[in-house]
Amino acid sequence: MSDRDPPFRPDRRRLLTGAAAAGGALIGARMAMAQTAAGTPDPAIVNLPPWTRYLGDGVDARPYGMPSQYEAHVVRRHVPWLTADPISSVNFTPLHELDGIITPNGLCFERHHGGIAEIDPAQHRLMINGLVHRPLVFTMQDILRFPRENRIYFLECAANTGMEWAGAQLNGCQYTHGMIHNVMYTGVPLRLLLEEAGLKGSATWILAEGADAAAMTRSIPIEKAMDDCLVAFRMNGEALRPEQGYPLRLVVPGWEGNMWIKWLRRIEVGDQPWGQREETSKYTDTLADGRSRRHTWVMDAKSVITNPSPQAPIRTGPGPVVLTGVAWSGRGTIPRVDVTLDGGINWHRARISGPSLDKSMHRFYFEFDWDGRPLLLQSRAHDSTGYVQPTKEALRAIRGENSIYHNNGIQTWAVNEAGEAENVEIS
Ligand SMILES: Nc1nc2c(c(=O)[nH]1)N[C@H]1C(S)=C(S)[C@@H](COP(=O)(O)O)O[C@H]1N2
Ligand SMILES: [Mo]
Repeated sequence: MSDRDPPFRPDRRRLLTGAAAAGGALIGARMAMAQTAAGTPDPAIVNLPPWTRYLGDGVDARPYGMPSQYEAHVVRRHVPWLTADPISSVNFTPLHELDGIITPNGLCFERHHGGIAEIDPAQHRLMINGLVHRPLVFTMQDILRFPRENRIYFLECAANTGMEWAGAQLNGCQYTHGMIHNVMYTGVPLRLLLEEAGLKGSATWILAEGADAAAMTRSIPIEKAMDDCLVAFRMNGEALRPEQGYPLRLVVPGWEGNMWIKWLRRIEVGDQPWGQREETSKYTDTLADGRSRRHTWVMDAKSVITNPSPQAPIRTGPGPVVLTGVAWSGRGTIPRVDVTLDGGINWHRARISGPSLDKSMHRFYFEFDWDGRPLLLQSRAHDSTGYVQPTKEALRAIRGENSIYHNNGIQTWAVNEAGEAENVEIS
């Protein structure tokens, strides 16, 4: 659903015209004539549009295809006042402009601490050192000779929704929830590379390091490294984009995005966590009493309604509305999403459509007839462990208000009579 969709009133005549246009040129022509006889003709039906009067571009005019010019508003966006400089900053996935479960590569949010490294793959190396029997250095060609796997995972920054801890702040799901993307990765299981190097008995942790100017580093327990981590080189079939870590990135399924080291150049094997910046002063959660939780790696179940939402109001007036949104959990799948239109008085079961995969985004829908009165929209995800997404109130009762990270509380959008939506908090 885009904000360029034509206004659509589901009265009988427009519905028939739409169906006829989709059904075939002959019937379409007859419908248009019938409409002309009845009253105002629809110029989009009776006039020959310009694009039927000249030949279009041939093949190869666009060797790497781009979206239609009419989709130019569908872009990643950042919030200038959030960070001092775009080099160490974040932008946000336009969730309200997407459907299904896959995030197109060009719309995956970006989070860099030292800008985008532009790496020549022929010059790139991945080193494994530390507590291994054979320290190794892999070229990209070496990586491509290991068995590879294809898996779809969400990546969520632990700071996603972090600006909302103190109350409703940013007006749009792109900004409140857009530090997430969901991509099919092709990569080599990290386990295979570690086995090639041969872990020593004392190996209990790895340190993953990036080749960007920030040289980001994170400690990861060996159990996770040997379980489902991938050293990925493709996203949605094509090579990783430079923004996402070309030519190699670590995929750490279900765990906070910060651990998914981009431009991966080194893995050190050790016997204790390193206590790097990103796991001490950052990515720890300070509680009300001043103590901090650390090693809070897993992203808990969360959901958000993407349409309607502040950037995607109801523009069609009362009548049929397709409510949709996304849900995910770092602990498994999402068997159920509930939706309320009245701030939690009545809950309805949403319909999940599309693949339900482990640690991947799920798409839900709830179709309803809007009577034109104000709405308080919320969604609530249940994951396959039985965990239910908490209210923000319940979350604050446990976590206090000093946190930045891991805010998975239920989001509310207030919709007014005009169909405009606003970020509010009611529970
Ligand atoms: N080398 C390196 N890896 C990195 C980062 C970085 O700045 N440098 N940022 C991390 C953070 S905080 C997040 S949330 C994710 C963002 O991944 P994305 O840019 O593909 O959305 O990458 C992580 N990996
Ligand atoms: Mo992050």
